[in-house]
Amino acid sequence: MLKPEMEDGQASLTDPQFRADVLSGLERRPRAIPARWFYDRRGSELFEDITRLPEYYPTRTETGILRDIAADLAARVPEGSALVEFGSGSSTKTPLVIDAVRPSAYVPIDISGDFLRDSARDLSARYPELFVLPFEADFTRTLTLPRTTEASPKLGFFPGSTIGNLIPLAAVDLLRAMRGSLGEGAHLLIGMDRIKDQAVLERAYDDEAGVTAAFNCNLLARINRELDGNIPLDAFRHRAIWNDDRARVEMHLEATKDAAFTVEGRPFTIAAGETIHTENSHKYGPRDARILLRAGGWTPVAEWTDPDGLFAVILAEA
Ligand code: AVI
Repeated sequence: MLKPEMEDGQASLTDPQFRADVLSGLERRPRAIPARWFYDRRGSELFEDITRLPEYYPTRTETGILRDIAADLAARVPEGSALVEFGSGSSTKTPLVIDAVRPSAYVPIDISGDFLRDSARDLSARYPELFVLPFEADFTRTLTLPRTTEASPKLGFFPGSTIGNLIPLAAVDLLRAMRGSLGEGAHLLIGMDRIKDQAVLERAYDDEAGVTAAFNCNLLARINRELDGNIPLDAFRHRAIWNDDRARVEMHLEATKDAAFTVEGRPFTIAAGETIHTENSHKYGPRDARILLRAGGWTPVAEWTDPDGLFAVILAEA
């Protein structure tokens, strides 16, 4: 069924996987909906806002590290490498790597053609000489990269601690898929957030201005809009909790009162105090990070961090 898209006036189809994940996620106990569904247009804007929050240290810390390591990186990565970015490129981080290693080509890979086209257009405008080859694909699978890059060594780039949004089992699978896609002799440059003081971690995911709360709650608004739901938004609040056993910050939507609602005609109830688990953000100590990479088929060869040890950027070899 074609549904009117309220935000931009364009018709769009609701992703059947979104429907399946929401309905099964609300039925199961504990309730959980995958974090990938945060990123509709509003969610993506809110995430951009999060990256600029004073409490959210990962983005500026990783950017600072990448800026500092340019010369070192250039010395370690083979000349003429093709830069392969997993996920649409960020406006600030990708140029730092391009400026450092001067790649022969840039291959941004994303499942969303929209994000991909935007980032490819921006990068082409900024680097008119660079061969930009956007690749619309699901990078959790092993991919055959564009043939034009066949002869070049590959440098994979996976910044932002996005690996932390996967449970370790899935993170290992993803690292293996990346190794398969990039091939023998490739390098991977990956950002991983470190374990640190619980209060610092929880504040990063529950900021004073309430932007992360809005990001989390936007998922309910999206469900109401795209899946014909009537979830009472005022019956939920944002929670960010450090789970020490699993070394991760968890985001939940907690019911503040008993509530009953329907999604696509299916009835659901939730009691005050119960939650819908919406995101995991795993943090890795130095050894944990290296073990994870090795389990994924990569050998760490260099590691950089900020002076406070908040965040790490690791270079690994296939
Ligand atoms: C995209 N990802 C790495 C972010 C994180 O830190 O886990 C998503 C995020 N969720 C809340 N704040 C930021």
